[in-house]
Amino acid sequence: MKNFYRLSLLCILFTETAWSQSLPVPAPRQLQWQQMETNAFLHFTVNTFTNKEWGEGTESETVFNPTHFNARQWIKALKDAGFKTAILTCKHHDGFCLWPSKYTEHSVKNSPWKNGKGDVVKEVADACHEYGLKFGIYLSPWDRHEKTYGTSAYNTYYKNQLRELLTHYGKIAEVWFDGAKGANAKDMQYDFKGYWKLVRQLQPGAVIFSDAGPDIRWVGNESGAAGDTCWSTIDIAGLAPGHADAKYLNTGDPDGKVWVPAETDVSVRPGWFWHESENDKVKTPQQIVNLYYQSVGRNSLLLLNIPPDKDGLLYPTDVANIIEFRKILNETFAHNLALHHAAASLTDKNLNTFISVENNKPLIIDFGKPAAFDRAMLQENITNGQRIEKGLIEYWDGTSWKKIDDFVTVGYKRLFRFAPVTTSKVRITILQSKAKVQLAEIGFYKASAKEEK
Ligand code: FUL
Repeated sequence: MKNFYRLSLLCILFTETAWSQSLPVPAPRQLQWQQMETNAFLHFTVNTFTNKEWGEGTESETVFNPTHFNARQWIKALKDAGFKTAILTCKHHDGFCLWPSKYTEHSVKNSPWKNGKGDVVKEVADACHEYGLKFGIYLSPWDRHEKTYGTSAYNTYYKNQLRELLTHYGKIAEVWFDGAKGANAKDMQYDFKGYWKLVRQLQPGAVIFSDAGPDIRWVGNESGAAGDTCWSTIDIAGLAPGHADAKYLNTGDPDGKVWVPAETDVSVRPGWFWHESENDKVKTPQQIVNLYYQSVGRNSLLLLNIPPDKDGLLYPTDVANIIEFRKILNETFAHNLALHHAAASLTDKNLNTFISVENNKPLIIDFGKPAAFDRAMLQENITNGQRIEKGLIEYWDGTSWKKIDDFVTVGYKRLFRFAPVTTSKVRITILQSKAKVQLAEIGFYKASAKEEK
């Protein structure tokens, strides 16, 4: 009999391990990336001076002349606003290179800026290192200037440039492969497998973004919203950009076999590049806070674009609004009402300390006295995969449990916004999961009065 119990226990242990081991899990670089939460995009090129969104590739190098250029001003502002990585458009679709590439004349080396001796990539990378931000690169595959574009020689050209960027500027945190290509662009088979191999060889710690991975996928829109249900898994990693379905990118696939979380890229202005006419159309701090809830709060990462202006500086309105955004966010999440009223591992801000939660066994948090709040947060220990498939948050109204919200996915982070509730008790119930849930963090908060009403 004793042996029978032992055997059953072994079987249970084995089943639990085998079950959870088949779940996709993040690579260390993906896990690190997700915890950055808010990264910044910097769109800057000839377009900044020609007032365009997509350059033609025919622009003269002489138009690029940011007379007050100061990368330290950009990165300091991003640091003050709490961004963790800055990704620079080293080359956008127009083909103009912000560094003096050996492989083309279409670059800063033929611009009046610093008498052709300047290197924007270097100055931004150096400023990132100085202020403790990570640095990422964007190198547009679609190139409207380069003559070899449309032939296999272009793949060599592209890889040569990628190698320059991956070897001359220190550690690279993220490499962004944009899937955009104009309708009239020449036919071209990009050697994505070769590009990605180069990144793995030269910067093994860097995450690779393209429409469907291999490491990070596009969220499927440019309006700044991840799916309300958002899985970090998809079916196949590394599909060629443009071949992935937008809806599927937005929500992920619960049965997906590979871990490829969604990145939410959106601009603080209507366009990706700075335009004088949009100086009064910068998103307000409250609107940026909303973007945070719709991205980070839905198991994604917010990649917010703040484009430098013609002078070579981040524009004052943009700077003020991103700094105020962070202040509001900090105010909202300053005081977690669950602190000291739940297991310490649930409020220690450490993703790796967690409690295991059985399905249908509610976790009750007793605040000891009535507390008022209108925001909640859940986090899973995603190191071991995304497991929650359905759950519920309720509050005690003195007589019965009342629903605050229900949810399908949690993943890295799930934020809930709801009308204020005053109660002494809440409960969280997991109704369905892929494996035993590892709940890492919970939080209940009263939103800053400065958030949008
Ligand atoms: C798009 C590009 O066409 C835009 O100009 C911008 O760079 C955005 C991030 O990606 O595909």
